[in-house]
This record gives sequence, C-alpha cells and structure tokens, in this order.
Amino acid sequence: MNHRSGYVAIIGQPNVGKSTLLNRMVGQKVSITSRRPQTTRQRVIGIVTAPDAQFVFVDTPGFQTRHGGTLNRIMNRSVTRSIADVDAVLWVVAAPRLDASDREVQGLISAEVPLVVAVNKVDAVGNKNELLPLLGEIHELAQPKAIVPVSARSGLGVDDLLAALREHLPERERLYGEDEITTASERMLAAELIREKLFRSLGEELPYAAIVEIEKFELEGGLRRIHAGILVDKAGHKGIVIGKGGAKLKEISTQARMDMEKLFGGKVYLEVWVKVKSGWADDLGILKRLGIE
Ligand SMILES: Nc1nc2c(ncn2[C@@H]2O[C@H](COP(=O)(O)OP(=O)(O)OP(=O)(O)O)[C@@H](O)[C@H]2O)c(=O)[nH]1
Ligand SMILES: [Mg+2]
Repeated sequence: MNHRSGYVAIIGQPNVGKSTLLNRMVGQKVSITSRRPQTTRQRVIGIVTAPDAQFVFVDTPGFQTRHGGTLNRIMNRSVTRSIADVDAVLWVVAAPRLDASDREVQGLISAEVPLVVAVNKVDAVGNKNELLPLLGEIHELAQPKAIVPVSARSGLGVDDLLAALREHLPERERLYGEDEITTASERMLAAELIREKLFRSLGEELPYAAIVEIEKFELEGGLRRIHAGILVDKAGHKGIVIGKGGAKLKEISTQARMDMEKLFGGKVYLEVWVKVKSGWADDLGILKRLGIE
C-alpha cells in the first residue's frame, strides 16, 4: 500500500480533550492535560507512525475569546498560525452538543483544508442516539470529510479517526523517524509535566498564575538531574504551592518526576523551587524565554 504523511492541526475550544486525544493516539504523554480549561499554552507536536502513514499532529491551546492579556493573545495567535500551514485540520468538540465557542472555532477553519471532526467524550453519553442531532448539526455547519465519535479517555473510535485522517494526507514518505514521538525537547517536556501537576493539584485560580522554568538539565549516564523553578505571580501564592510543611510541593515534584521517568525512560533527580515573579503573564521577555511566542 502507498504511504501517506502530513501535518494535522488539532483545534477546538478549551477543555474538549484535544491533548488527551493526542496522547491517546501517540501512546505517551507528550501534551499535558487537566480538567481545567486552558491547560495547553503553546503548540505541541505529537507524532504517530503506522506502517502505511505518519501523522504529525499539532496540538494547540483551546481557542477562547473571553479573556484579554498578552498570554491569551499569544495563545490564540498560535492557533490561527497552526491552522494556516497543515495538510488537514482535526476539529475536536465534546459531546453531547455544540455551543457558541465551538461555532467560533469553526469559523476559523479554512474551507480549503480537509477537515475531520472528532466528537469526543462519547463515553459520557448514555444513549448513543443522543449524538445524532449533533452529528447532523456538524455536518451542516462545517461539511467535514468525516465525523468520528471517539473517547480519548477509553480509546474508543481512535483507530477509525486515524483511518479517516489518513485518507486526506498527501502520498509521501515519512517526515520524521519512526520512533520519534515529539519535537519538544526533554527540557520543555519536563517543564510541562511540572505545570500539569500544578494544574491538577492546586485550587481554582492559582495554576493560571504560575509558570515553570528549567534552570538546569544535566544528563549523567542514564540519570537526568533537573532543577526547576515555579514562578508565581504573587507573594501569597508561594506558600500555597509549597503547602503545609512542604507537602504540596513534594506531591507536585514526586508526581512530575514519575511521569518524567516514564517518558524519558530513565531515572530522574528533580529539585523544584518556588519563586515570586510578578507580572510574568504580560512579560513578553519571560514568555519568549520559555518558548511561548
Ligand atoms: N469523559 C471523558 N473525559 C475526557 C475525555 N477526553 C478528555 N477528557 C477530560 O477532559 C478534560 C480536558 O482534557 P484536555 O485534554 O486537557 O483538554 P484540552 O482540549 O486539551 O484543553 P485545553 O488545553 O485547556 O484547551 C480532562 O479532565 C480530561 O480527562 C473523554 O474521552 N471522556
Ligand atoms: Mg490541551
């Protein structure tokens, strides 16, 4: 059979499960996820290699219009840029219905690029007949090449989704090596995994006010020695991240270390500090240094 490969942008409003779906397809956590909206802050590449196809997925921040600010502007720009230069677009929506934000995302999609829609979270829908009006509405609104119900959480429908996408990739050789799963550096992945734990273990507003910076990343034989700083926006936030007797910070760094060991396939020694750096979310210098641009 002929070989196909290409770039596929994954877009959708915040929290529909774009990154969970990417990780499910790749089989590793290359993009962080949480139950909060706006977990993904920058583009993340995840590569899926099959015998007859290679998919280079570009995960993007959930597109949103409610909040202003430099970080949000950059995040939205990253979405519109990602859509511009790909072979296909994968629009992810969450069952059981579309809302105004989904429609806004749909409005960004160019009619010239093949579009496939993943209707995610179907595991949460009891009666699958409930999906029919949604499928009809998507069809009418976007006229996609295919609409595939999936559950990123259970893996249901994911093979069908890849098969549907494959049809719309150009015939060509692989773009990356067959065992490459991302273009992100280990340094960047390490920072992201720490940020994921912040999103998963802190209260409402705090994770949004934090950023992670890797200060040292050394490889000694099979051991990775990593020093990371969590930058918080306000002095009062520092104590919350550290927790009583350091318990919260310990939980965050232990879980991040375990994920890193799994992803990097080797032992990790991780030290994490918390620092106060006000105004980082509007500081272009910091955002650039962290690769968010
Ligand atoms: N029930 C169910 N929940 C899911 C599924 N896929 C993702 N989720 C949950 O939805 C939430 C958001 O998932 P993410 O993958 O972080 O969503 P996202 O679209 O990448 O979000 P942003 O990066 O913030 O735009 C998490 O709590 C996931 O566990 C699914 O198939 N079924
Ligand atoms: Mg995401």
